[in-house]
Amino acid sequence: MIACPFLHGGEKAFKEPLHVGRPNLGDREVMLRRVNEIFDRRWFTNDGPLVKEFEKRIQNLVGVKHCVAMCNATIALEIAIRALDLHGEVIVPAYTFIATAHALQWQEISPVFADMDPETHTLAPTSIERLITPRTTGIIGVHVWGRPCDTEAIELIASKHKLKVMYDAAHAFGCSHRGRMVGAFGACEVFSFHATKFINCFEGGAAVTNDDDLAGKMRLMRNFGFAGYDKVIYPGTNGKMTEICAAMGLTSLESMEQIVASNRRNYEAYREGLKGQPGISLKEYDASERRNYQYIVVEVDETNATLNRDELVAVLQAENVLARKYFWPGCHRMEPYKSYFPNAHLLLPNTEKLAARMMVLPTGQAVSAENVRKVCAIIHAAMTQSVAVRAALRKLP
Ligand code: T4K
Repeated sequence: MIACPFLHGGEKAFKEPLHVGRPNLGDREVMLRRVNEIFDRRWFTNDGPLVKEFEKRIQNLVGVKHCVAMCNATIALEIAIRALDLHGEVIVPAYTFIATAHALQWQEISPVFADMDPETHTLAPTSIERLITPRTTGIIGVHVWGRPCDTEAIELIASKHKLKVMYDAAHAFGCSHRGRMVGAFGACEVFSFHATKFINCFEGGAAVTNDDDLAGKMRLMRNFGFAGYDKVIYPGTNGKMTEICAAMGLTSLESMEQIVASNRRNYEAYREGLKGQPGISLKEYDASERRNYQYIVVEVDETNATLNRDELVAVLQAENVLARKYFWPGCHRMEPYKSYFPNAHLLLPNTEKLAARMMVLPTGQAVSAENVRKVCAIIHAAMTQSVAVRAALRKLP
């Protein structure tokens, strides 16, 4: 078998695309039974029984008092930000999915971009203080790749400057930090249950907190501010989770251990398969903590590798391995932030350097260990034939 057929003008290595975010499925029969029950009940949304059950399961799993399930994590972030009364400026890492920044900007709060820690890829506490101004009201840390932020350092700075802290935990459901489950840090944390996440609701999100008042506000805001029939006591939006999404979430949660096991198996297979490849390093997960192994993140250091990240991603995509460049080029280089803050990059040296080196490889239940070995073989073949690869890439349409 030729590891990299694209070089020889042959068929793609994978007939069907291998995706980074192929949804994991729970037990299909159980899901279909739940769908039938929803139809029988004719209760489709607005705090239905499955949403309530999903919230309880999350509360127990995470060990928090409140879970407010929502239609997606972006709306959950927006609602949490508003319920916490963040305004003015809020410090966020530039290295995150654009939703973190947009959730602020959407409410006319300025995201102020901080740099990342090159090891953990999360908000670097050392980059925070110089960004604090009289308009700063909070900090949003992001547990990128399910690897938790340095919550202790962030919260110390926040309390010194009387700032509120919340976390975008979109990647970190099922993960722990210093023995405590993610979800219990800061004023609140937000999970994503989007189709591409390891536990999914098709679309879904949740804000979790131990603060009774905050939870109450978020519940009101998620349902237009209604506190009963014909009684609105708060400005609100429609952030509700539907029953069908909760059914998927519950079904998905029931397979959580198996999903984590297949993610972990693939992670180990990548670790083995990429070992010793110059310039390629797999970002490791701390096995002493709970991890969901949802993202396979590889740094391509062009000073040691024969191909750079963009070239390697292009080869992989030519072979139908749809590797992604998350979170390139960083929020600060996307609109509207690029126009608002054209010099932001000057304070973001780690983000600038590392966003250009990272790629995320396919994993999840839809990817087998054999698929992983094949992906690693493509990477090895491409790296050892870099001159031919570059010539072949130039001929691509
Ligand atoms: N905060 C952070 C740190 C986040 O990473 C995210 C979302 C959020 C907040 C906001 O959460 P939500 O509001 O979405 O709940 C994808 C996801 O759409 C997004 O949820 C996720 N982060 C981000 C990291 O990845 P895109 O723009 O890359 O999606 P897309 O359409 O390119 O899909 C990714 C891959 O998955 C493709 O190869 C296709 C495949 N796929 C996708 C879907 C939806 C499937 O095979 N089946 C599917 O059903 O953002």
